Amino acid sequence: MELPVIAQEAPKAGGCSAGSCGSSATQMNGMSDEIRVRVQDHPCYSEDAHHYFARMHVAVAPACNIQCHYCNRKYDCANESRPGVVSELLTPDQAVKKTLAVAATIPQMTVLGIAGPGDPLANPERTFETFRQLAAKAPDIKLCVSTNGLALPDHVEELAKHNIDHVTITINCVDPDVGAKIYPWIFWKNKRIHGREAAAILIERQQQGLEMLVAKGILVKVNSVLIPGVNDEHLKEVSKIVKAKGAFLHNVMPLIAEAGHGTFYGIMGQRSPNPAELKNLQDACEGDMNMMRHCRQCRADAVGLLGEDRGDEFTMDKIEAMEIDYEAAMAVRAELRAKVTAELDAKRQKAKAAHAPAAPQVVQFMPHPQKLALAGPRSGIPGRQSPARRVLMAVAGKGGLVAVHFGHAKEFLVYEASAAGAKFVGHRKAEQYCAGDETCGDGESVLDRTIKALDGCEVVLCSKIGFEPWGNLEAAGIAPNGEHAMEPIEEAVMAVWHEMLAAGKLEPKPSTAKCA
Ligand code: CLF
Ligand code: SF4
Repeated sequence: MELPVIAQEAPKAGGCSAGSCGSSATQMNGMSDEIRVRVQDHPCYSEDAHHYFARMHVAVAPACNIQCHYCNRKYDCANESRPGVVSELLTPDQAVKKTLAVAATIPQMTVLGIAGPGDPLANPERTFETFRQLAAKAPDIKLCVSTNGLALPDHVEELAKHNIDHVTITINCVDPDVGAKIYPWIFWKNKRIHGREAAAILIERQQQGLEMLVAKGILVKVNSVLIPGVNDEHLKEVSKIVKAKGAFLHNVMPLIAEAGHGTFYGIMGQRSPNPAELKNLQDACEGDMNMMRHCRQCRADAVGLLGEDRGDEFTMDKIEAMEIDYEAAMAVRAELRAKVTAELDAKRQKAKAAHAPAAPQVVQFMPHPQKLALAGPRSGIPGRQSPARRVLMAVAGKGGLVAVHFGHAKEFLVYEASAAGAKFVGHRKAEQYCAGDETCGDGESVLDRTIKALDGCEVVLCSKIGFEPWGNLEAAGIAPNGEHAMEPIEEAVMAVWHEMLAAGKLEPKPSTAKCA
């Protein structure tokens, strides 16, 4: 699985064992056209793309060649999204059939990843047979793989041969003493090796694999699982090193550890990081490289947009009953891809214009230019003093718009608004508060949990919100806002920030955002 980041995208804290990347419109402006074309329809490598394009994983790789303290591949809960977890193990033939069925049904599915439930490269025959068939039968689908890296140097040539352009390596450490606390053993050259020696071999192979992939021009994302007290400070060094070696993106994901999952860390009571700790570390690493902040730590059989899982629609028994005309589907897919790519291009050009030296930065996502006037002397316009502080806002969004009813949100996207613009910084999971539009029934404890999940956010934007949650949010110091329904998220966030600025609510104050 995407080792805790990648291999099984399972306790690897994520399909990609952990998960990691995303370049926004602004970041993409700094890329060459060649790289931009390679990432603009990959939902993990481009933050913008993840609102429009979907990925799927096929669980063809059951075995693993190492053990991570955050992984237990036996655990399977259909409601749980985390790496390593699958409902149905597939043969390569079944995986190909499933991929064609999903691609024909969900035209925005652009990427097929193999991320577990074990390590794809510890199962090379099954993994490469799947890639071989798909490269021939579905040439419009990007192929992606996530690995713990132990076997990677042995397979770089074959990855390149199959035109696999995106590889994730889960790298949790570059120091064997740290690694010994994460990996109890590895299976290497027909022997089980334990402790520091095992970690040293794994680290050496990961670094070698990274260098080989970069030398081949393959885009490498590094996933790291943030384990408080074990590798938290150390991940800053990991980030510097992998960037220096040419990794494209770093995805720091939170450890998922619960006793019920049966993992070593879960049973031992190792805690997971809170949102503030995760954001602080991502911010600290960001100076060194592009950070992915929209990872959803997918299951190794996830299907759909990041954050949603449509796996239940594509079980093998349902697929067997489907009629698939892939030729016709390809035409629809090409049309959709062209349309979305044009939209993203326009968005990128807009961001570029907003960042041109002569243009005021605050205009970047501002829908209403007249609000600049309202903003007054602290508007953040270059040349003026701007003490206005940053504000975290949670958004119930879909497809890049403020489009979800507060009570129906399963997750909130968190943006940091400042004079520099709206920056996506993460997401918070939530439970649906309302069963329907009319009755919220026994929703109180769910509401309490949602409000707790929004810790540190000062505003929540949604398409609609009921009277009761409105009052509870206000009592918790979070301002509900339903006035920007169906507006593009960044524009809505900046409009609210400017309203706060004009109302004198953005004076600097010590230690503002609780979630960093
Ligand atoms: Fe899958 Fe990973 Fe490829 Fe994406 S996931 S193999 S790069 S197609 Fe993406 Fe999922 Fe995070 Fe992985 S959101 S866990 S980073
Ligand atoms: Fe992935 Fe193997 Fe680690 Fe599990 S033990 S997270 S399958 S690398």
